[in-house]
Amino acid sequence: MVGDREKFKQEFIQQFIDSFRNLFGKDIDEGTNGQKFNALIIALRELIVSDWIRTNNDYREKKLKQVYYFSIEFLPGRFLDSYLINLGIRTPVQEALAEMGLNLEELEEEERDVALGSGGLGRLASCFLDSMASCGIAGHGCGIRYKYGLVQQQIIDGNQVELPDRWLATYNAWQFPKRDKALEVRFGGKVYMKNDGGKLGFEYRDYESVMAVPYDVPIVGYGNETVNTMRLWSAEIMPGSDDFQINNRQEYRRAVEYKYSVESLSEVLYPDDSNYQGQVFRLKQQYFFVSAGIQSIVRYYKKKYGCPLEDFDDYIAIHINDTHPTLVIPELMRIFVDEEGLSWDDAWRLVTNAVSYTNHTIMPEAMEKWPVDIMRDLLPRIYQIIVEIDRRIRISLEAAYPGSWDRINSMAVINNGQVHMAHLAVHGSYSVNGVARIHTEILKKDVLRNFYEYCGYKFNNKTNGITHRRWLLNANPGLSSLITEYIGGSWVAHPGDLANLLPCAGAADFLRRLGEVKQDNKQCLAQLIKNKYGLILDTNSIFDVHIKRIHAYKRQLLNALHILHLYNSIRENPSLDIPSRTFLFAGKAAPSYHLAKAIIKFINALAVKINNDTSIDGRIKVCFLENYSVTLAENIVPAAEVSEQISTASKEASGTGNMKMMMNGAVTLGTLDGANIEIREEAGEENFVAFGMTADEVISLNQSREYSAFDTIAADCRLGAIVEQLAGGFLPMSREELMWINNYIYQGNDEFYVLKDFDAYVAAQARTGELYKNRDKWLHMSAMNIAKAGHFSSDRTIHDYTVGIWQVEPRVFAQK
Ligand code: 26W
Repeated sequence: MVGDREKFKQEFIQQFIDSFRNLFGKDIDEGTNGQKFNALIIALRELIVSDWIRTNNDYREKKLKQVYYFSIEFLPGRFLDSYLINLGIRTPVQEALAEMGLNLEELEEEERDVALGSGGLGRLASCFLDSMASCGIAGHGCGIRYKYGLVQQQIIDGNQVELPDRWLATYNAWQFPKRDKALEVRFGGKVYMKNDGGKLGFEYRDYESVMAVPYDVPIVGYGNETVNTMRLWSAEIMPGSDDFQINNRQEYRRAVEYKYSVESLSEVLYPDDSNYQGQVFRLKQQYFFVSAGIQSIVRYYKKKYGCPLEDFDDYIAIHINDTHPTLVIPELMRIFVDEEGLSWDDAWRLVTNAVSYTNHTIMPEAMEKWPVDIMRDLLPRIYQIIVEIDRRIRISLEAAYPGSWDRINSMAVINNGQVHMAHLAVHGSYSVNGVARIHTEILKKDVLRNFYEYCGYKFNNKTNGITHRRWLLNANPGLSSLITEYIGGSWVAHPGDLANLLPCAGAADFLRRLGEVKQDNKQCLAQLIKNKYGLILDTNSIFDVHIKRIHAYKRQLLNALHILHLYNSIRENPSLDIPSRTFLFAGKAAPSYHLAKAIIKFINALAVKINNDTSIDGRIKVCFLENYSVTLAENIVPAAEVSEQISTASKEASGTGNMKMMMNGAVTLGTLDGANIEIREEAGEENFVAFGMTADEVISLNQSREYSAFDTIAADCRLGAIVEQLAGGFLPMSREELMWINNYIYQGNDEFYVLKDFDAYVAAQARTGELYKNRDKWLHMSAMNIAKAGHFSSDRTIHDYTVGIWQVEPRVFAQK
């Protein structure tokens, strides 16, 4: 064994040196760390590719059912650390590098995050890919290779400033371009019917062609020699269309414009995570990756499986991550009917047995509806198919609800000149799921109530999860080794085994060690913050963490108003007996979301005011960490003690940051919303600080409209003092900057009940402070959260999807 390890190390060193020389044409000691990092990936590719080929052969030979997870976003972050651990070679690689005088951790810092997603939806997709590979499920991602990822955020003078994310400016060696597998995607033009040997055929004219080039990224499973694929499509001009004659300026200009318009398709990720804007360009992006993905699946199925098309749904499951890829439904119909000659009914049976759909939001402003004109002009044949789907669905609806035209219209695919993507997704799939129990119930009772009555058998819940390997094993090595020391390492492959920690939650020695680990992690984060911002944190204070996209419904404003209140209270009564607190925030606002940007400014203004006020003796510190990313989260989450999950009940579909912090021993301070409810159930009510209105209360107050922000302020002198401070002059921000917040409160009548929940939140914060004072009790609560976090591993979620939706068996991997 020792000999094997030595041999591996020596071979790896050789491989690494060779890769470097090949890549850069010079010797390794002349290279930068960035170059060494890339050579390291190239050396690792060798190991990964052999498993990748073997996995693919295995799938093909055994004709395993394969899952394709279509998502317009993936948010994987960094790959290197995760792959070294999954391959089981982190330590020997670290030692091999050390022999060459290199430090693995330093090289790891060279890796740029891949941020082809903006928040929860994209991160969930990446957790699912990890879990599918690690559980031996034949499951692959299908998405877009955006040239620019999620905008980078800089905080200048307390304001968010956006910069482009040029992640491809440095070579990214995880991608394998597969130009030989490129496909054509068509837009616009006209469709003519023709006689195709006695059958109805369709001819496209005057369309614009785009070439979709796949870039494959290997997805390495944990310790099981399984490597799946994330296939990202990039838009290019069709081969040959650039050998234009540069005879005249006009022709040249047209050619350049054409090239730009094609390539711009996969240029940028839309940075809005909840606001549907209906731009043509977004629809173009959606059809681009959907058409390329579906064409490649059908081509693969016919060529490699060689089974009759009629059995397609026995071998292929297609999952759509929210409505953005809903066009898979008409695109599959187009291929089956127009190109493969199936009857409409046979094709519809295959499609509705292959496609399943997850809903991720009930926010009305996020619901996708495309104007008929746009759809018809951009995708004429797809539009015809949608019209036919709508016609047939209306016939079925009429049979079910004769004469109920309002109801039929409200459930149709096309209504009021718009194509309703969620309706198309429900009708065209066999499974519709929400992402936490309460979210699924709201879908059934409220948002999709008519559909639930019509086809209730399709509806099911799959509570989200996170990969515990990235978020505990990799991100928090201190806690991971402590857990393994006490209960062994089985939890890495079987996260439910974290429950074996339950007895430790009552053991003084374990709790002491747990406290030490948390302290170390707080120290590390404090160091990072000191280096970056020059801000010194008190590591004995409570680390209270609020990290996620900035959005009114997530209520960062509620947290900020409480901080202002706490500050006022300490100034009024300096002898107040409460623990010191460090409030940490991070998150990006959509570039056009003024209120969210004003909230960022507000938090930064609070930080300036409070952090510099020596009269409060450093008892409160506020820090907004810029440019939130997966990697930054990996640094913050292990140090969190209080996890802020304070969305207006009913609005957060699930949340996944709540799971990450629970797993790392933070206590949730949260509303009864999304997965918080299940977190509280698992951890135990006494190990969770709950507050605020319930979802039922919010929904009925929304309906009755019997709420006045003004009256709420008038009835609470703490709020009275705060709104006076918000009027201007107290904080280092202008009245104009405060305007968005004041408008939210007065004109908007506090849409998300920030002020209504203020009293309950202040009380919950006070309870949290009291609990924290009893260190043993607090550590016990922390341990209970860790022990019960196994349920929120995405391995569990993926297991639920495979059994309850996709009906696929895990692969029993072939031994070498
Ligand atoms: C059309 C604009 C748009 C873009 C993205 C609308 C909606 C979205 C996403 C569906 C928003 C999103 O990321 N939702 C989040 O999904 C997570 C994973 O299921 C949940 O944990 C979050 O609660 C939910 O907000």
